[in-house]
Amino acid sequence: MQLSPSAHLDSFARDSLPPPQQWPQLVFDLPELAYPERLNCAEELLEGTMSRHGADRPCLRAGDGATWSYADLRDRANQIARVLTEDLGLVPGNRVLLRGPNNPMLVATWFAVLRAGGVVVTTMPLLRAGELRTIGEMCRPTIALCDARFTEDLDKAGIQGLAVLPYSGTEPDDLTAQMAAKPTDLQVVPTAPDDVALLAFTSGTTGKPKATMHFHRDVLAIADTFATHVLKPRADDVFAGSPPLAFTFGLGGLVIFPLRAGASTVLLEKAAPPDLLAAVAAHRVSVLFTSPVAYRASLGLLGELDLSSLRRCVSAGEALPKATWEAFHAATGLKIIDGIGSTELLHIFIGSADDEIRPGSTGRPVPGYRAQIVDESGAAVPDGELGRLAVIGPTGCRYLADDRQQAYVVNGWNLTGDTYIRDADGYYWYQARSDDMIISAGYNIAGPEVEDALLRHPDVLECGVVGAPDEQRGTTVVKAYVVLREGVPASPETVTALQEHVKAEIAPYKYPRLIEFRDALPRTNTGKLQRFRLRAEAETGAETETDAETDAETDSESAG
Ligand code: 3UK
Repeated sequence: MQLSPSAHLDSFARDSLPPPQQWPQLVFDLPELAYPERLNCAEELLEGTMSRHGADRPCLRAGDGATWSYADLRDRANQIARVLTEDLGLVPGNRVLLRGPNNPMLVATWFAVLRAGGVVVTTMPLLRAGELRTIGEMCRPTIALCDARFTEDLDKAGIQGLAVLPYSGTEPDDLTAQMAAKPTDLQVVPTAPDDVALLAFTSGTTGKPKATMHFHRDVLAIADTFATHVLKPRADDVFAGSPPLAFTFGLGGLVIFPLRAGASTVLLEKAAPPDLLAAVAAHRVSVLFTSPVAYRASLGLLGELDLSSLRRCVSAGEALPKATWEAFHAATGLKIIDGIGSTELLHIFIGSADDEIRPGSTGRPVPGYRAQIVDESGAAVPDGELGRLAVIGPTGCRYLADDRQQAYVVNGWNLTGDTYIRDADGYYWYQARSDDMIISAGYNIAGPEVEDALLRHPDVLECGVVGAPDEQRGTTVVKAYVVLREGVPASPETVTALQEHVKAEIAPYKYPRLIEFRDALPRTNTGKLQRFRLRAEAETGAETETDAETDAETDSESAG
């Protein structure tokens, strides 16, 4: 594998790539994936798009109504890039940590870092000092640009050699004040297509986080595959969504895809379902990116809202239950595009739109990607049989200096950790995370299938299904944790009603023998259900601490 000459003076990123023999196979099957020898994705997404669509089009829309044109974003990114290089000493290849809620300034800092040849490390505003410290140790940033409301945990993290510059604050040395004094022109650093552009952390549910490394060409490749061929955005589209830009689902859906298409994007600091739907109505949003749980929650909120501007809805992060797809379709007439993506592959690699959708299935591989279902030895299994999902495409897994590379990439294929079935028509049907398959009395039971059945009951708001040890029988039984609709009693009668309902929906041996009611379910900061916590609770019979509680304790310890 031959890499192009790097434009980085600080070679940390290239030096931290996995050894060549551990890389996934990369395929560039589509003509649009033949990128030039010098490529800066932040130039392509601004100057490139402006040359095709014009510079004065609306680009970023803040929740409060402020609108930035493409030219405004370019100018502000250039001013910030000048602060980075002229005042903070950034040299190409340095990592810059970004921290703040989704808003135009966060996007401007993202572009500034890339235009100056830096490597972006966007972090979730929810992360606390300990988590930020780990990220700092792993990717050794020299500069952090941080929303002035979120500096406390970053300061507390005490990352060595890090200069923290706040933005959107009131101090005289704030970035917002400093950038105003800078000219708006800039020599964009002519990076190599395979220079590292960003480090993205996996939302992994356990253990030390993993940093995935993505090139300038990867940023464009996700738009030139999933967006161009499945989403098919138009220049007059208005995008919006809930995922934070630190989650690559949000970065692609809310920045890369709209800007590659000349469209505009609404950036919301708060994007819980009520805020999100209000923004859809207020900004006439046409393309929406959010999670399966949010689509389900929005069903109860549609009421008076005018959502007639929506033409495309994308769901990812977790499986979209068929029940949710159907209920949303019945309520709105819209066909949600379910897509499976991962931080390792940067964005969605299986997903279908419009009449190609088969509700309950993730769809077919996105043009540019190839998938297969394999057994433990890596050999393809026949259609209709359970196996592990394996994928290759123009993007692929490269962990920063991490042995777990060899678990994700086997024989050149990316193994996502998901159990799937492919049908004879080439559609992929998600079963469960491979670790989450429940084996009960010799049967393979996929938790999400039981969840889908439960979600068809009108009293169920959310649920999570795991295997629980049954000591008396010496086996594992199916256990459901259920959040009930308001006003429904958590009674033995409700338990029986839900069990009977599941038995009528799917093969009766899959029904949850145990049901426990909860006010909420444990989720990661990207909104994924933490089944491992439910499993631990099912084993010990005790509720585990949520992340927030764990953090609060750590904080009070360090304060005391
Ligand atoms: C699961 C899904 C079923 C699956 C992501 C879109 O979720 C993203 O990245 P993560 O690294 O997690 C990857 C894992 O999440 N998953 C995601 N989407 C689906 N399972 N159906 C789906 N539609 O286990 C996968 O291996 O957090 C999603 C775009 C960018 C992303 N980073």
